[in-house]
Amino acid sequence: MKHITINGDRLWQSLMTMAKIGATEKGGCCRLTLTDLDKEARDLFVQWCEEAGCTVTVDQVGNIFARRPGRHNDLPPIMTGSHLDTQPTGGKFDGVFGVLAGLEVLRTLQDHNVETKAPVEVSVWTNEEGSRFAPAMMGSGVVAGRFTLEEILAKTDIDGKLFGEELKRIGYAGELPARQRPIGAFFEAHIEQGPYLEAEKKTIGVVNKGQGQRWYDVTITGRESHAGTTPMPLRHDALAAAARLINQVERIANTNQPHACGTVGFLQVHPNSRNTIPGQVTMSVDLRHPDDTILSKMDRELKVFCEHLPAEVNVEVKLEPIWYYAPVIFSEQCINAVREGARTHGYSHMDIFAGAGHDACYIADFAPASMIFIPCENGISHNEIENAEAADIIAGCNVLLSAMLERANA
Ligand code: HGY
Ligand code: MN
Ligand code: MN
Repeated sequence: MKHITINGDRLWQSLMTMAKIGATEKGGCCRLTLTDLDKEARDLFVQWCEEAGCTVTVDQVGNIFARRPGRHNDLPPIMTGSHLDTQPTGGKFDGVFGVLAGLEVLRTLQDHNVETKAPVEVSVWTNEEGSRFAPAMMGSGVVAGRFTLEEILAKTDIDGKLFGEELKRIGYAGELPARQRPIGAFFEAHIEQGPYLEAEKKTIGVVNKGQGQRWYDVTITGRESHAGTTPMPLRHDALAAAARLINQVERIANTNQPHACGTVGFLQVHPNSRNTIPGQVTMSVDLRHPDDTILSKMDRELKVFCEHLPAEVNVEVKLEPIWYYAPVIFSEQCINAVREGARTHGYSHMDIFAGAGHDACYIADFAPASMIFIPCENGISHNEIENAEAADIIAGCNVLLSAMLERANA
């Protein structure tokens, strides 16, 4: 079949229209999961999919599936998709590119009256970001069986709002059982969110692996007291202890190079008053590495440090592991379909591993999966200035179309 290509203007327009939902002053998007803005984005996606002739279903954890029938609808679908929720300082492309590239594939198949052998589906996965409700990748995690539906529905955000209540409130507590089902192949198109494709001047990242992650909640308890009358040796300063822990997280990452990452992104101080010694700090720790043995070593180094910290700073430290998944190896068959797609269109490409978590990492538990990366400007993401070139957006979507057609007609 002549290589059909997607309609780049239409895809770009859809991205810019979607970007208006939760648009921020600095040109990014703040569309936290299960908020009214998330609902608005979901409703728009569903409307677009129905206009493209798809039937749409929603599962018990709010994942959305838009289905385009093929010749043999008893075959497992060839699926693509990503997420519509963003970080608080999110951009226009993280997650959304993968969702709307999938929609563009559907629209292109319609335009050309292409009938695939297997059905094709585009999916939106709930709470990929894990910002408002931790951990991340909840929608795909429940379907994969990494989390139970009950534990996820019971999660609360910083204001004590329940995940399950918020899901109902926005009208996306669906009927479809949120559990594994046969998927012929899953492809997720995504911006790289790192600097390597741009540095190597490559258009397409053929993603062969997703690095592993470990997330922790830490509570450090000292004792509030007066900033002016409490001698230094008598203090129980929770924030001074947290500062040491933050330095240690950085040290653990820097001493496990290459590739190790260590981040403290969330921190709350109580009572947060300039002339009271902080009595309590709650904070997050995020450790990552593409090699599980090293990720375990980093975990041990963190635990040992937290065991010794109380003696040094006279506080209590509670380190609570809340999430872990090992590095994910993607499917050769899907990796080859992506590489073939890049070659067919003559796009420069290179193998790369995913530094961020993605829903494809959990779908890979039960279906052949891989990802397609495109560069983003200066590798910046989770930032309102996140940017991608239209030419790369089009290239990524053309490769997605080719890879899906290859699998859908295999
Ligand atoms: O944290 C991550 O890797 C993803 O952006 N949720
Ligand atoms: Mn993402
Ligand atoms: Mn993200």
